Amino acid sequence: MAGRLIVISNRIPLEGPGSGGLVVALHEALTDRGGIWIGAQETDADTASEKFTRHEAPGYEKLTFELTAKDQEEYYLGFSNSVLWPLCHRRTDLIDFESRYADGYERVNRRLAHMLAEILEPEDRVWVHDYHFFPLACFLRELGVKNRVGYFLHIPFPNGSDLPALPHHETFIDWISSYDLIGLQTQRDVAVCLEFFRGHPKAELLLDGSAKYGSRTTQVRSFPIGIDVDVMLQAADARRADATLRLGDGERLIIGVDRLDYSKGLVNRLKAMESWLQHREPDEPRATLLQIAPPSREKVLAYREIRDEMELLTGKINGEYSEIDWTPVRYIHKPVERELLAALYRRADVGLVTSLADGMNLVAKEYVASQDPEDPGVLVLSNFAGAAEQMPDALIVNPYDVDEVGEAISQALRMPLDERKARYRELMRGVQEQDIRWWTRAYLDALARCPVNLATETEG
Ligand code: GDG
Repeated sequence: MAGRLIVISNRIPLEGPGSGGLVVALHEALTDRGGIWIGAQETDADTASEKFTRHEAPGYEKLTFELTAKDQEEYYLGFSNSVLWPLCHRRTDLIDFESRYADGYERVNRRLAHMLAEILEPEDRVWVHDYHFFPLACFLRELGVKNRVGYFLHIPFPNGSDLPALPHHETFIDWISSYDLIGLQTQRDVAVCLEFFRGHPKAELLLDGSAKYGSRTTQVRSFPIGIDVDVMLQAADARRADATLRLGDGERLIIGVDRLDYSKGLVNRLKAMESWLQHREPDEPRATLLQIAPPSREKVLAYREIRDEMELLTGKINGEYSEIDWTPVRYIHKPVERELLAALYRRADVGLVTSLADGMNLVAKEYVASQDPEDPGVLVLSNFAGAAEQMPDALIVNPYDVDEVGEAISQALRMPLDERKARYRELMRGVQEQDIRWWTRAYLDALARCPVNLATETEG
C-alpha cells in the first residue's frame, strides 16, 4: 500500500531497537514497511518545542515530541494514569482528578495533533497506541486531516456506566469516533465498546459490526496482542534459574510477574497463597511464590499505597508460615533482567496471574512460551485478564475468590504430567499462532481494508 506508516506511542525506545514484545513488533513493522515512529521525550525546558526532534534509526525515522515537567505531571501522571487508567480498569474509586490534568491532556494532544498535521502526506496511515491519545484523531480531524487513522487500546475499554466519571465525558464519543478503526484486545472489549455506541442517542450500529456517529463510520474489532515466542524459548534455561534461586530439596516454585499495579490483583494473589498455605495437606510439597513486581508510577498515590500493602502482607504471611529452611513468599520489588525472567518462568511449576482487570496480560503468554514441552508447568489465569478469552486450557479462576485461587494452586501442583502436557500443547498452539507478528499484520491489514470514511473520501 502506498504512503508511510506512522506509529504514535507514548513510550519510544531511543537507543537501539529496544526490547519487550510491543516495542520489538513496532520496530519490525516499521523496518519492513518504512515510516515514522513518534513518541514522547521529557525536557527540562519550561516550554515544549512545537517541532519534532529527529533521532537516528536505520530503515525508518524516529521523532519525539517534548513533555515539560508540567506536561508530565498533568498529561501523563495526572489525566492518563490517575484518571483514565483507573477508569478503564473499573476502579472509579481511585480516580484522582484535577481540572489542570484535563487541561494538560488536551494541551499535549492538541500540540501533537498540530505537529503531526504539519508532516502528514495524503497517503500516510497513522496508528495511534493507547489511552494517552484518546482524542488525537479528533484533534487531527479538526485540523482537516483526512488520512486513515487507526487506534489500538492496550487496556480494557471503559464501561459505559463508568464513563460519566470522566470529566467532560460527552466529548468521549467525538474522540473515539474520529478513528477509522478501533482495535481492542478481546471480544468482550468489542462488546463493551459497541454497547457504548449503542447507548448513545446519535450513534447507530451497522450490520458489519461498525458504529456510525455523525458522518463517520468506525470499525471496532479485536486483535489480541501476542508475544515474540522465539525470544522466550531461546532464553528459557531452567539451570540458570536453579543456580540463582537455591530452592530447598523438592521445593516447588510458583511465579508471578507484574508491574506493581493495583489492577494486577497482587494483594489477592498473596491472600490466595495464604489460603493455600492454610489448607495445605501434610503430603503436599512445599512451594514458594516468587513475586517479581518492579516499581511503577510511584508518584501516583494509589501506587504507593499498594506497595505498603504488599510489604505488610508479605511480612505477615512469612511471619506465620516460614520455616528455618523455607520462606513461602519471596517478593522482589525491582526489575529482573529479561533472560533471567525467562529462565525463572521455565523453572516455575505454576504461573500465577490474578489480575482484577487487564487488557491482555503478556506474562500469561510468556509463561507458556517458556515451558519445557516434556515437563510443562501449569498456568493459573484470572478470568478478568484479556488472555483468558484465548487460553481456556489454563486453570481459569475468579481472583476475587482467594480460596478458589488457593485450590487452583493446589490442583496445579498436583496435576499429572499427561494433563499438564495436554493443556500446554493447546495453550502453546494459540500463543504461537497468534504471536506478535500476527498481531501487527492483522491490525495493519484491517486498517488498510477499512471502508473509506466520508471525511476521507478524497483519498480514494
Ligand atoms: C499493558 C496492558 C497488555 C514485568 N516485570 C519485568 C518485566 N516485565 C514485562 C513482562 C511483560 C510486560 O513487562 C508486562 O506486560 P503485561 O501485559 O503483563 O502488562 P502491562 O505492562 O500492564 O501492559 C496489558 C499490554 O499492555 C500489551 O498490550 O497485555 O494488559 O496492561 O512483557 O515480561 N520484564 C523484565 N523484568 C521485569 O522485572 N525484563
